[in-house]
Parts: sequence; C-alpha cells; structure tokens
Amino acid sequence: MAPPKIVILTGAGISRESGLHTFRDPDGIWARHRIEEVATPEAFARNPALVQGFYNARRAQLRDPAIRPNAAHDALAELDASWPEGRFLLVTQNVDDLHDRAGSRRLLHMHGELAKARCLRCAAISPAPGDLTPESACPECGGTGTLRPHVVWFGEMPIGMERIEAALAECDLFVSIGTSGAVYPAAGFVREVRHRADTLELNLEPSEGSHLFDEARHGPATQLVPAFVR
Ligand code: BV8
Repeated sequence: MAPPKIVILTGAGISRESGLHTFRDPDGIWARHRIEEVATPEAFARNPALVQGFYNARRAQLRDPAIRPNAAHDALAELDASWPEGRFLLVTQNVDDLHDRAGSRRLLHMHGELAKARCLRCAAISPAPGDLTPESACPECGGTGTLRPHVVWFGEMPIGMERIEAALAECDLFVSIGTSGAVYPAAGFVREVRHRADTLELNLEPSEGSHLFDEARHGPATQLVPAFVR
C-alpha cells in the first residue's frame, strides 16, 4: 500500500504563535486596515504610498529575530522531508516566510511572498530590498519606482493554480491548518476533494467550512500539527 498523497493548506493561524497577526481574529489585520484600501490593485493605483507602507511594515516584522518558525512549521517541514517524492504538497495562503525558514521544500505560496518584489515594468521577481519606495530599483531592468509587493491582492489570480489543482485531483488526504475558510479559491479546495479524499481540519476553532471535513480537531497549531505529523 503506497503512502497517501497529501495536500496541506495553511493560513495565518499557523503563524499566530510565531507572533504574526492573523486577518480576521479580533486583533487581526483587517481589524486595523480596510481590504479596499490596502489589498487590491485599485488601492495600489489610488494610493501606492499607503499600500507600500502597509506591506513595508509587515515585511519589517519578518526581519524581527523574535519572529521565527514555530513547532507547527517545523513539523510540516519534517513531514515534507520524510514523505516520498510526488506524494506531498504544502500550499500556503501566507505571505510570510516561516514555512521556508522551517525548511519546507515542496511549498507553494498561492498568495505570493512578502519578502519578494515584482517589477511592473519587466515582471521580474526579486528579493524585496527592505522597504519598497519610489526610489527602489528593479535589479533586472533598472527601472525605479516600478516595484510592487509580490503579493496576490483581492481580484488578482492566485499563483500556481494549475499545480494546486493537479495535486488536489489526485490527493488521498487533504489537511487544512489555521485558516478561516473565508477566502476563495483556497476555501473551496475541500469541496473539490471531499468526495474521494480524507479531509482533516486543524484549527483553533471551527472555520466557516468545518462541516465539510471528515474530521476537525480544534486547538493551537503548535499542539495539533506535531501530534498529527508524529
Ligand atoms: C481570485 C495576500 C479570481 C495579501 C490575500 C469565489 C471564487 C473565486 C473568488 C472569489 C469568490 N468569492 C469571492 C471571491 C473574491 C476573493 C474572495 O475570496 N473574497 C472573500 C473576502 C469573499 N478572492 C480573490 O480575490 C482571490 N482571487 O479569486 O481571483 C480570478 C480569476 C481569474 C482572473 C483573475 C482573478 C485572491 C485572494 C487572495 C487575496 N490575498 N492575501 C496579504 O496577505 O496582504 S488573502 C488573505 O486572506 C491572506 O492571504 C490570508 O491568508 C487569507 C485567508 O485568511 P486566513 O489565512 O484564513 O486568516 P484568517 O485570519 O481569516 O483566519 C485565521 C484562522 O486561524 C482562524 O480560523 C483562527 O481561528 C485560526 N487560528 C488563530 N490562531 C491559531 C489558529 N489556528 C491554529 N492555531 C492558532 N494558534
């Protein structure tokens, strides 16, 4: 019996115990900022300085030595390292780099990466040089003031959807960790697989889609995820 093909989806909840805010919890990011003002292409066109400032502040947090992968990130990196080729994919909605720093390899950031910038002029993706400002220059084409956060805003196409859909189409086990199930298309993945794969939710509390899972375990990710992996 071959080991199951696993697809794991993570959201902001897996990074909460590392000190990064989630979005929809009472102390979350959307309690202090309006999506329409900071996380859409229209917002960026209307007020680039406000949007760049929003992402520069979040990117600066990633450079804080106190913000580092927690036991949940580490457990998923261990699972990735131990699981056979072609039978594992970690899809994260998170734009932080904690899965990367924990050592996850088969990892796909479907909403982009805070630590990277994308050039509006040549489309090159490069490490973001700290804060993005009108003076920031693209390392590829040399354009200045052409760099935006390499992050998927609302209304933009998520990254890697073909690879994600291919993995979902053949997975035997789908595990959703630390996500409210509020944002599509990620929130719809469980519906795509539940008729033929086992589905498990690991979350602090029931998400909007909890009822769609075969099993839901509730508690902090740093307890639930290592217990699931080991
Ligand atoms: C798109 C990057 C189409 C920016 C983000 C139906 C189908 C398709 C689209 C839509 C649709 N209906 C509506 C849409 C549009 C929209 C959408 O879903 N809107 C919602 C609000 C209704 N979707 C889009 O626009 C997407 N694009 O569909 O494009 C398309 C097609 C063709 C051509 C062009 C376009 C793009 C969505 C991506 C937007 N970008 N982020 C940034 O980060 O600033 S979304 C944002 O929400 C983050 O990425 C975040 O990851 C994501 C989901 O939030 P969560 O991660 O779940 O975080 P949240 O706070 O909500 O929940 C945290 C959970 O953790 C909670 O349940 C909590 O209980 C739990 N928790 C807390 N602590 C812990 C914990 N769990 C465990 N342990 C703990 N300690």
